[in-house]
Amino acid sequence: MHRAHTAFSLALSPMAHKNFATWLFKSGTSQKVAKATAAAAVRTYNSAAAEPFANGSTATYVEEMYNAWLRDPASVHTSWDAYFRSNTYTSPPNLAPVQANTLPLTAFSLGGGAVAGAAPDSKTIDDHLAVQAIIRSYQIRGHNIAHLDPLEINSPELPGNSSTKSIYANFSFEPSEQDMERQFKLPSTTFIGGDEASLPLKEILNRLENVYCNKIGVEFMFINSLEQCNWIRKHFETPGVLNFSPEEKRLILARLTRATGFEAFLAKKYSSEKRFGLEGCEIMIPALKEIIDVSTELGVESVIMGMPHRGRLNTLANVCRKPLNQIFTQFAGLEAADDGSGDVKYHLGTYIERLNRVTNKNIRLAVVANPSHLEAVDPVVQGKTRAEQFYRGDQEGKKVMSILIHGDAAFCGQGVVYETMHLSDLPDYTTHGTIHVVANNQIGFTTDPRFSRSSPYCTDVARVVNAPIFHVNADDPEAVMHVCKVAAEWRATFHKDCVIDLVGYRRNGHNEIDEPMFTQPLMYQKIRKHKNCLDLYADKLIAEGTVTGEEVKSVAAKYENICEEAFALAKTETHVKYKDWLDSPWSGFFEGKDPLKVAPTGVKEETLIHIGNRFSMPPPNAAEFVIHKGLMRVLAARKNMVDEKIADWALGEAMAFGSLLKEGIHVRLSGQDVERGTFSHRHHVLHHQLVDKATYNSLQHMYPDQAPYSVSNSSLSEYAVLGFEHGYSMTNPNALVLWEAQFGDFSNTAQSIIDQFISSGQSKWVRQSGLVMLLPHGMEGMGPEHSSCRVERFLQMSSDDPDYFPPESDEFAVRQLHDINWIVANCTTPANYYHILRRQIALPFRKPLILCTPKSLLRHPEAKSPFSEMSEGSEFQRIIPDNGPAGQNPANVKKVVFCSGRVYYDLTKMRTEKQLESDVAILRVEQVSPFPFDLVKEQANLYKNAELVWAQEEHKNQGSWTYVQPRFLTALNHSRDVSQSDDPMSSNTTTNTTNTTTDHTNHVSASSESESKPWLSRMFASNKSDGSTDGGSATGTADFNAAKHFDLKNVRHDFNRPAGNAAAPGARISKTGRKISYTGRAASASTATGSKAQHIRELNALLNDAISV
Ligand SMILES: Cc1ncc(C[n+]2csc(CCOP(=O)(O)OP(=O)(O)O)c2C)c(N)n1
Ligand SMILES: [Mg+2]
Repeated sequence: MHRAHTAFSLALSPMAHKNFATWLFKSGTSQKVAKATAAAAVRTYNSAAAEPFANGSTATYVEEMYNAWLRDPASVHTSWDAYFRSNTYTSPPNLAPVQANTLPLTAFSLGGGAVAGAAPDSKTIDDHLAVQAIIRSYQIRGHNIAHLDPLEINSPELPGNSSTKSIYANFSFEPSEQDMERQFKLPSTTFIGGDEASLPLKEILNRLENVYCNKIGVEFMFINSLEQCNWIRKHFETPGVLNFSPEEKRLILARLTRATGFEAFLAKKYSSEKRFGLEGCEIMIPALKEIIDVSTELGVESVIMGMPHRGRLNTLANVCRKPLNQIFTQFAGLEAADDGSGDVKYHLGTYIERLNRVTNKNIRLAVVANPSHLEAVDPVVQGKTRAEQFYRGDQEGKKVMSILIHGDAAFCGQGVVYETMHLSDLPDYTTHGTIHVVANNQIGFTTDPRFSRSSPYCTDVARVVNAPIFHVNADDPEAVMHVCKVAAEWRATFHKDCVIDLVGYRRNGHNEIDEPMFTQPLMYQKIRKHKNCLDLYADKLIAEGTVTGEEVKSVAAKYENICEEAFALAKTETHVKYKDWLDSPWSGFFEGKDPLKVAPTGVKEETLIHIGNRFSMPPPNAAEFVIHKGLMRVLAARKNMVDEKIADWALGEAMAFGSLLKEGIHVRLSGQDVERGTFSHRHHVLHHQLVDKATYNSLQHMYPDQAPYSVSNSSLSEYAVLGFEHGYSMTNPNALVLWEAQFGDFSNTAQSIIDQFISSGQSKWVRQSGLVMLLPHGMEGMGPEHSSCRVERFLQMSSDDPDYFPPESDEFAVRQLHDINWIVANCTTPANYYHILRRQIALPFRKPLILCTPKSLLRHPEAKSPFSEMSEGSEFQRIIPDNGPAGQNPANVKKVVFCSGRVYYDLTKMRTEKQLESDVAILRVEQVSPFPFDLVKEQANLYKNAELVWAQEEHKNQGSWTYVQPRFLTALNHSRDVSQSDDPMSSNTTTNTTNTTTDHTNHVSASSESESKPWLSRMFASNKSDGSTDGGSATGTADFNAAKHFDLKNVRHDFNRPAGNAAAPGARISKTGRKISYTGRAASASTATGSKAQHIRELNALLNDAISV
């Protein structure tokens, strides 16, 4: 109260004058300022403006009109305006009886009691308006002066001299002691009165102070829905909402005891281990449990969580109830019993099904494995949640929900948070409300908030999506529980995001080994003296008689015993099992399957014809459904192709999708403008030209019992949307999930999803994904951007060993696919595109597919495939051989040009022009990675006398060259049939886990410093040996020596000169003398090919060079 009063007397603003409300009726500056102050209110009432007088049906309604009119007469319908101006407003007799809080203002006239029909005096109006404005001001700005910081150091730095003043700025009303006792009518936009229609001013201020300026700060008045604002007001303002029963208090205490005890136990047993403990914000554990309890009570059955390092182990232990011994085993540095190079313990995911003892309902809890890259997991969690909702038919998110936990610095610093927030209300991406919990310890590693953000709160990003933000002091468990309850109910009611900002502190350094006093000396002096939350709460409950000191001790001792028992059990473990840490188990998918059997990808011709016909048909009600004339032509052209049994790119894709849908495989294509296709070739969604939002999607109507097809234009984001689709693909292996970049190079804004999840997810977290990335690629003179998807980067992350030629067998291709981290391909025909998409599902396991897709080939007359290449018996061709005169008479061929992608069509054209069809063979490497060693060898053997050339349109340091070059050497000379690789080829950079040898690979990961020594010592030992061995060496010797003699100037290359003699690091001299040389552009810092004319000159030069004998 004291603060309220002080604040109150500070409230005199420059515009203040006695007749506070008079500005409502005047024009001029003060009116403008006041209008701005009331802007939010006016917006919430904007529907009132359209509502004529006669339509009002309840007293509340009339009062709302009146309130709106008082704030801005223009905000209500003119009929209401006229009525209120006439000064005759009291409750209209024909309306519902007066509600508790709808007493007429006349009842509060200074002159005494109500006089029916009499106008209130102007002071009464002014004073009431002032009080109403102050109530509103508390609702808007109360959080600014709430006691949120347990350390009482930081408060949001807001404009204005003091945050207190900001509450009252612009309101003039100096209440006397007498005024404090005066009754004021409460507006319908507050619930502080409960059943009371009016309260003394003193009590109004007291209640507002408690609701808005105590340990909870509610930020919500920016939300542009009156209904939602009222809902929140009600849930925080109603008297008694913060009353907890003794049982509830004991439950909070027990949970807090576990959360605190867990960290203490780890600190005791593993004092020198990093665990990123939760100390200072332990309340997060009871908070999460409260959210889950309330949500399950409201119907949620599955909760998917994403979180960073902080408190993760505690969450797994005490929220998910992952067996403690499994957690403790992670500290023991044990070998892994299964595949995977693993990850650090505070990154691993988990999946648990258990009974929620509070609600007595079964729930599923998943924590998604995440990389160090803060917030990168957010969209992945959303995608996984969306997928789970989809498969359960949970269209409103009533059964499946996500919770995202954030650090304060990361939440405001990482752009992906914003991108993810922006998916929250999009029809094809919403998860129908996410509860965000910020473990706000008011520091990021060593950086204070004032240096890490420009916004007052770390949560401001949520305002852009109208998510309410509940700030709460983490040292007040009951306030925290209330906020969590409201958050869960908010989500269940409105299915929109909300944020809980748990303002705590960090008792230790960033990790347990860090010294925080180096950088935050004063803060940590305070922290050292600050009692922990458990002790504070226990003291409170003891003082009020809810528990005894003995009870408190016994609860703590009991939990410590549980930990000790689990600790003893963990000691008996000999291995860690990564499968225990899977976040998305695919039960039944792998069981009973031949792990090397690929189902056929060709389908019956009649299926192709059926799909083709459907795909080229206008909507069934074509007479009424007016589609664009241009599209009529597109459909007619498609129909012609179907009649001729040929397919272009779009038709080939539709054949793949349609046939999978027929087989019950859900297909989801997402990305910017994918519905039409960036290059206007796809047109999966036909739009009625006369009726808004009327669309037709023929792929959704191929077969009556087909699987669902979804194609969704995404927001203009790569990071979040790719992450989302990756998460979606993790959920069900029997779905084809594709993400398309607008142009391939834009995928680099999603690089951490690519690096941290897609390329390495299986290796780190034994988690598979069959996600397809469609990356438009091709140097077509469009400038440095829009040209290259930077395929070299994807290839560089492929985990197949360039020096290792796997044993040849019938299963060669599938074994390679099984062993690699992902597939990189550049298809040149619709048929191959069709097959590789279908193969994603035909494989008995899942691998991500990185696919360079064409631009000009979409309409290229030769880039068409006959149905025979897609029907039964046909399959994906890793290399497309030369079927022309050269292929028919290989012995006479002088030159073989290997290439990949659209340049093939330029090369063949040049060959025709030069009439070298018999002299030059052109072979297309369609699957670049895993590298088709076997087929390259076979083809090279076929053209025994030919010179071998690699031709690419990308620059020399780009495209596939750097990847294929060493592999060609291995394939051509088959010189290294070894079973031991010293240099761990891994897509995953992790080296700190156990040695793992898998069935089909020879990958060895060094586990620790000591385990990495053997390879280091081998490297130096081989250096001492004579080093004369050629590329056949099984160790690193040859490479090492080649590197030693490597001279930078040899790498420089004139693109007009065949580059066969340009040495590259690690290139080996072949035993047989067979080698492959490079033809293409010189290395470049960018993907630019100059002007269109220069591009064509360069292209012609390289084609000339390639097609010359
Ligand atoms: C994308 C990214 N950048 C930088 C880091 C390095 N880093 C790890 S933790 C951390 C501080 C995080 O602060 P906050 O989000 O407040 O979480 P807290 O550790 O305080 O719980 C930083 C900068 C990272 N992990 N990820
Ligand atoms: Mg922090």
